Amino acid sequence: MTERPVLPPNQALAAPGKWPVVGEQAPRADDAPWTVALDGLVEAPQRWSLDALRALPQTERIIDIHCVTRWSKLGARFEGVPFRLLIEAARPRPEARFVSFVARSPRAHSTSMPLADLLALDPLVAFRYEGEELAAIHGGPVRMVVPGRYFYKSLKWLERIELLAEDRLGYWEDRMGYHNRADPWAEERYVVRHLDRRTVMGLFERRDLSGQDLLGLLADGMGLEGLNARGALLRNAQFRRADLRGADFAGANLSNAHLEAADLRGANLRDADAEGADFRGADLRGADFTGASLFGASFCAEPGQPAMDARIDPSTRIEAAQLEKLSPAQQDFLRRALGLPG
Ligand SMILES: Nc1nc2c(c(=O)[nH]1)N[C@H]1C(S)=C(S)[C@@H](COP(=O)(O)O)O[C@H]1N2
Ligand SMILES: [Mo]
Repeated sequence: MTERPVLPPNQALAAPGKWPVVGEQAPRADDAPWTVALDGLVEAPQRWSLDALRALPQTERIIDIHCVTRWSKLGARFEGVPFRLLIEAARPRPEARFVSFVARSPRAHSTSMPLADLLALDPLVAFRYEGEELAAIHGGPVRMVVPGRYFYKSLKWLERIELLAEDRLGYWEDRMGYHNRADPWAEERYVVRHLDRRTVMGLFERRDLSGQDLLGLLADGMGLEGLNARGALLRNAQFRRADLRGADFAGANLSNAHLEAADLRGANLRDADAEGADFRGADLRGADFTGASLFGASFCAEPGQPAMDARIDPSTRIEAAQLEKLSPAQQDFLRRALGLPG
């Protein structure tokens, strides 16, 4: 049996007694009393004043902090209300699968996680750190502290907890290329594994991936309307449910990419290599596949699989000759959807 190392891969200890500040520096200036709401897909929506929240049963917990920028701080002592007690009070509906945390901050900063992961990790709605009230710069009067995830999943200045059926990516995850799972032990830092933070953030801020080698990119659910990915190497990329309206993938390598349920309306896929790519459930109206290579690509379920048809109509541009590379079920589906003779 091998013992787990103390630090996750490629992390280093912060200087003793030091706690770096990352992200926003202060909550939103607002005269209204601070409340924390828990709503969305729950039977009993809640809204606590800070006093009411503090009056709930509190516990102390020792938590290791791992920042995605590679510093860690072990054994930090927090006090607060277990997140699970708030969830129990609100009684989630069965369809509630994701939780969005929103901050009382200038940009209404947010982050999200699956509800099941949160319940398993047992985070704290924290008021105190090492026996003192949390400093405002570190999220006081109240922040999330989620163990077992990079620290960007721990929202400062908690104001709203919303339960959702589908994930709503947070600020860093949606716009800056941060990984949506954020497990430090699996080193899930950025959606592109082999690039550094500044490079990844720059690519996503400018929505310009053109010509980049982004093998295995993880962009499920991301808002990437108008993305420029001309000529990008996107083998095995994951774009499930992503907003890719008007995206430009001309000449890109999308082989074996996952684009299930993505919104690709008006996207340009001319001359792309889309062999083995999965477009099931994607919206492909107005998308242009002229010249793209589609060997083994899927647009609908194969016989025996649950239905998951792409949205295709005569505005989708696929040439009859391209269909020959597809399985019989795919060919039948596309001929019908495109209005081509059978
Ligand atoms: N409201 C809010 N919460 C936030 C952020 C932020 O910018 N705004 N940054 C996140 C990030 S990226 C990190 S690493 C931690 C940093 O917390 P700290 O400044 O207390 O170290 O807060 C997270 N929570
Ligand atoms: Mo961070």
